[in-house]
Amino acid sequence: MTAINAVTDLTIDGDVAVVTLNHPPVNALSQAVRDGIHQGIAQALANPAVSAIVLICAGRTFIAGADISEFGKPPAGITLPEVHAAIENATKPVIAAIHGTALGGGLETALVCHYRVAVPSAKVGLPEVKLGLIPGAGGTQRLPRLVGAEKALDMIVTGVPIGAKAALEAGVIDELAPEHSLRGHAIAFARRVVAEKRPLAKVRDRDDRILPARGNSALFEAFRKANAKKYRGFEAWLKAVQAVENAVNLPFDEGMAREREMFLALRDSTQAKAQRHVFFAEREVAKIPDVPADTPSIVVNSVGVIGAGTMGGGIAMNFLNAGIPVTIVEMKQEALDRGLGVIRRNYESTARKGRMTAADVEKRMGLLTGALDFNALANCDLIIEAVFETMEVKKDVFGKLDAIVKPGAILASNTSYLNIDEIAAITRRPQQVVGLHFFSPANVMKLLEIVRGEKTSKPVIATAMQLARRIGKVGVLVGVCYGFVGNRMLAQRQREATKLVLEGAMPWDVDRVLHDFGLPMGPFAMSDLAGLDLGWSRETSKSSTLKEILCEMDRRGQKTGAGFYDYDENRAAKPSPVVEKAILDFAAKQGITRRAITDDEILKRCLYPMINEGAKILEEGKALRAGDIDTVWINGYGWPVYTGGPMFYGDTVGAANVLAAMKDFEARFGADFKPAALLERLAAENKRFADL
Ligand code: T1G
Repeated sequence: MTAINAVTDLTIDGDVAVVTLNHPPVNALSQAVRDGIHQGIAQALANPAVSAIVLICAGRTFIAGADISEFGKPPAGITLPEVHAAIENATKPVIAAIHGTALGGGLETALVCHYRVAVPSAKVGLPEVKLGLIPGAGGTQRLPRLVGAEKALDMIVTGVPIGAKAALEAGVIDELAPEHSLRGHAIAFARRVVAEKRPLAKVRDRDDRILPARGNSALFEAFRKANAKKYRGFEAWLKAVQAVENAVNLPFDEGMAREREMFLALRDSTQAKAQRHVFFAEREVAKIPDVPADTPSIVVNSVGVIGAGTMGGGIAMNFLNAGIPVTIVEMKQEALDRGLGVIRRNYESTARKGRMTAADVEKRMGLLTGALDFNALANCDLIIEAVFETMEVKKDVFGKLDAIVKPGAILASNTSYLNIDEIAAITRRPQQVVGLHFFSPANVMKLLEIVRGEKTSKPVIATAMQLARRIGKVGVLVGVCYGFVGNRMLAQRQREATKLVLEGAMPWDVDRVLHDFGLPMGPFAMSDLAGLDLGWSRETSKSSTLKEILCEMDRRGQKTGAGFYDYDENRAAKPSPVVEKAILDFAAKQGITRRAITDDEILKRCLYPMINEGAKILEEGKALRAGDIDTVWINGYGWPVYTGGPMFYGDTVGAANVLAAMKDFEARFGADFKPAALLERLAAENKRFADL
């Protein structure tokens, strides 16, 4: 074995050369990797004893793509297209041996090889759209030549990888190798290729799979139409469709040139920069400066959930899905039965959609135990309360739990706003108390705000962060303050949205502006969905707010067929003349002279105070990084990933521009718009939140 460079070695096994990459964690195509492949192939070709070449990776996976951390830096070393040309034009067969995830540039490298073998657990895909890109090293031109236009469109536009078996059926790989003998099998395959004198087949020369779609522009138009809503606001996917259409209709080299052009334009686009930021931010959140990765954690093999309502049931499902037994406690039998029934029905409806088998449903339900007594939680490793959102109820529950559960148990509150320190203080184990704030629907939304109390211990923090990953959530560590990070910033937007409607806009104007920005729905549509009567009671209602007035009119949201909007039998929302009148009357009663309000003012008054609040959250240390705040909003509220999150968006607008608008609003609308000191500082120093 000879070392080509620090990340590549070359072994000659009989008449087969094996080029092995070893660049943890995912063998990304860094400059050294590109250089190593290039030199390894050259040396193998120059060796007369070698009749075939295997390209394989050490570690957890075949090449998982270009090295994203190199983007935005000046190109250095040999380019990927040059490496690919050397492989594709090799005079000896090159076989890619795939395990783990061959993604992006990794799959593109396998596609320039003459043959591909993979173990059954391997996956292959082109996820570049998830980074705001399209494949930039031939993926859009070669994949259609193996799998056809429709399959290529699906793989490239969704960015979702396929398993090795499906890849074999689709024609991406030539043969499956036994799970634990990939290297040996690939070498034997290479020898067979030589012995059988198989041709040096280049994917680029095949057109049998693309001919059926040639000239069929209707196929691509239909695909664009069918996906326009799903990818609303994203740019890269349309370029990907165009690139596949080029593969079908243009000579290979011309298609490649167009692909490169589009890739380079996208790589420097704001959307791609935003999605790259999110890719790294969502991984950075797991890194807590004073809680190192080797902090001892607590074993969690059983979970108790208090409250079997919407939140409690959803929370329980997360753990059942991860195979962790759950004991769920309610106060009354009928509430418990109802809660257990909802969980079962949720699973059964998933099974009906074919995303789960009936056996899976029974397996999960078999892990669930209902109880009416806290004593049933005595041996749970973690107990999460999802009871009524008042401090006295929470304190009562924690006081009782503290006396019942075992010493090492973690006590967690699902509170959305309340002070974890105050709750912890009534227990004898404040170091075991933490906030686990799930977002509704708890079994769907990926965000989990992990609220660190003053006394929460490091093992408990480490355990919570690991648990988030184990149940498929993105765990973000936040500090104790009203509404933590997400809801604290949301309150800024809700306040402004309500004021805008009194001052001159209508709910549907505000919702349209924020929906066009890329949010899944605007604040008023969201209120109708959640119900306008959260915390409302007819006894105490005194027409003092728009929400009270609507609830008094029994317009309590979608559930009553009317809220801010009127809903038809399919729950399609329509602006309501009744609401319009109620708003005009209410504004008149408040002595407000309404005025025309521009979309630009609506957008800035809703979003900039959120960015400003994010700056305060960073100043107060209630979030570790701006990227953590972006991660909260993307995973908890559907903030459009192609703008990077509220803080990345603030950087895109520019701190000086956000500050100028905030100052203008402060002069016109008062202290709600007082700029955060950090925002002033960034503007003065021409810096970004990302630079912190
Ligand atoms: N470049 C650089 N670092 C990467 C990386 C990449 N492509 N992929 C992962 N990492 C780092 C990641 O930051 C983390 O670092 C560690 O590896 C483990 O990742 C020309 C231009 C491969 C499925 O989009 O989907 O090729 O936090 O925590 O959950 O057309 O990583 O440990 O310091 O996610 O086991 C296309 C992106 C690139 C694949 C593994 N490729 N990566 O998941 O581990 S663009 C991708 C993933 C491209 C070509 C174009 C996942 C994974 P740290 P992880 P995981």
